[in-house]
Amino acid sequence: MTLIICMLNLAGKNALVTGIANNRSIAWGIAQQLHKAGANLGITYLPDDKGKMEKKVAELVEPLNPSLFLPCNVENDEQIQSTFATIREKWGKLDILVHCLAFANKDDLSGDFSQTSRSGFSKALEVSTYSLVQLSGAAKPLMTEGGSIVTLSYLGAARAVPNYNVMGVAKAGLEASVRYLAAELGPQNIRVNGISAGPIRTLASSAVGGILDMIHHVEEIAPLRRTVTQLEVGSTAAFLCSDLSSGITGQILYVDAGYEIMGM
Ligand code: 0WE
Repeated sequence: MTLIICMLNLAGKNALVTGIANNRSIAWGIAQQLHKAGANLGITYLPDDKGKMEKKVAELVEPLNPSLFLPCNVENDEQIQSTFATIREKWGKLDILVHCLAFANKDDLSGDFSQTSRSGFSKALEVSTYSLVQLSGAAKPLMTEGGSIVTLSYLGAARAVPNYNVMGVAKAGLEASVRYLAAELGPQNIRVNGISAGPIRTLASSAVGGILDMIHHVEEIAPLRRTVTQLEVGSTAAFLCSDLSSGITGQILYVDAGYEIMGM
């Protein structure tokens, strides 16, 4: 018998996962993989006035036995404070923060980028970019034994992808924030990385006109001739959260079936 020592072992690690909306969410793929690796999970959801989201997400994540399940709208400072106060009280320390949050007004995800309104621009950057900075700042004092922060980006941060518009600017700011946070938090052994995922059908992307055509384009061009799944992004996230990636920080890792390397 060979003893297999697996460094992708998250037993004893406390992981907060944000951004699960339904069973197509990339955050759901990540939560499943972190659970499989043995992490203790805290899940946040975006509360609505009817409590529909709370019920839906609670049912979905139940098999992962989360020890915390908390409302957290990043536009609400009190909810962020209370989320991290609960983590301090119930867990004492945090090891892993997974940031899977983005929003832009639908009108700002088509047409002329130059017509983006001041308020639409602010909204997209507040929810999609500033939220990483804010959650990382709140997580920092709780990551007393080091930690790993992972966020989600998209190729539109680095290239002009048709219609991605203001979200591309938000993701460019997000990727720069990964580097600044990695530089600040590295001395505390907190690593910060991003995953640039290829297009996947999710609640957010399905609301975008032409997403299926984009997916078919990727299936023709990408070296692997397919798109990626939520679980593939999830296993990369589990790697970035584990000691297997102890030397990696400040990076954006493309999980896109190779699409990004192609020139034609
Ligand atoms: O980052 C994303 C999704 C971002 C997103 C999507 C929506 C749709 C519904 C943010 N906010 C909203 N707001 C809504 O009201 N992706 C990487 C998926 C995506 O979104 C696109 C894409 C791709 C790919 C938008 C335009 C073009 C391509």
